Amino acid sequence: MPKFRAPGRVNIIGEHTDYNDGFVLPFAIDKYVEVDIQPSDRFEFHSDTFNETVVLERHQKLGKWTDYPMGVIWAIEQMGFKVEPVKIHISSTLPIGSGLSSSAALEISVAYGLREIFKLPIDGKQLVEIGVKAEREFVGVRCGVMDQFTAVFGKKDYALLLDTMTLSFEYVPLNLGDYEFVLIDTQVKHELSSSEYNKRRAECEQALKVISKKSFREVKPEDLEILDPILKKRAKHVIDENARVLKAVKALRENRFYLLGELLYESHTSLRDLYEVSCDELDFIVGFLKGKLGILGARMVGGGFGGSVLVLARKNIIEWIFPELDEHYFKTFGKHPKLIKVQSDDGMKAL
Ligand code: GAF
Repeated sequence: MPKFRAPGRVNIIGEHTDYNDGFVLPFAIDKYVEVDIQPSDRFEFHSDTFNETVVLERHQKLGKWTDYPMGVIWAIEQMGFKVEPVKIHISSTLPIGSGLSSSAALEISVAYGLREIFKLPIDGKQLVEIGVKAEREFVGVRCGVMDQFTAVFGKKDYALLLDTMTLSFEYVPLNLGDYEFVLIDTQVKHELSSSEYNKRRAECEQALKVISKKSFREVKPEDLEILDPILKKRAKHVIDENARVLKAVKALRENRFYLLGELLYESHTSLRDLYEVSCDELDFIVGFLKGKLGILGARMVGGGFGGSVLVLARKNIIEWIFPELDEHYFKTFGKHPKLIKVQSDDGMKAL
């Protein structure tokens, strides 16, 4: 049976910069969306996660999970190729809504599988383009390129320093010595996440328009003075976060993990106060961890408004701290957070 998988991702730093010509530093993880694709006489999709089978017309939009695989088919056809009817069985070890990019993993596993089955002459960067187009124009979230890029080009033991302006990238070794990255899932995903996401993107576009610049890469701090307070905050986040990514790469290369941790905290503060995409649950976890022995840094990861906190910690220390966090979090929010341990892994793969 032809099976294909694509991984989720953790973004070390560089949040909300990937649709702003910025830098990002994600790595692919050992949690995946897996698809089994068979030629068929109709479009039939099954999701184990939603325990549902749906038969659709070509390009039919339903406003639910089926829009991701159908969006990919639509995007491939927009590129001028024909996709014959297929039956797709989808399973996943990647939690949905945890900020680990299950949508891009689904898009890329389907795009990759269809490429292989129909022998389409599409390269890795075009697979990224297909996933992004499906999500932006079919699903309706105007995402950047980071998640799809990582799902295609991720590499075990490396993070990917991606310049989203040129789409050039380099692999940065993920040697964390006595430290590790772990995730704490808030177990919440607030409703407004996709509408606010699109709003932030529009605000960034508006900021550039007001200061008459094509890209944040050309913007100097003094250019921001003419912006209204909200647009100024958004732009400042993008500019500072970009600089943090480059500092983080240097810190990682020089094994300066305390510095890397500080950059994670700074990124969180900026996402909370300037970009305003955090939420009480994320802030609670970051605040709780800050200053604890063995914790070097923490920040929200992904689009925000829920999902997970990425923590840089001394190896295995989180298991000691988590029960107390769990207790306090439960008292405050009436639900339990979830500890998720991940390793870096390769991008898409045929199984
Ligand atoms: C989501 C998007 F899909 C990414 O493109 C990126 O913008 C991220 O939010 C925020 O950095 O995962």
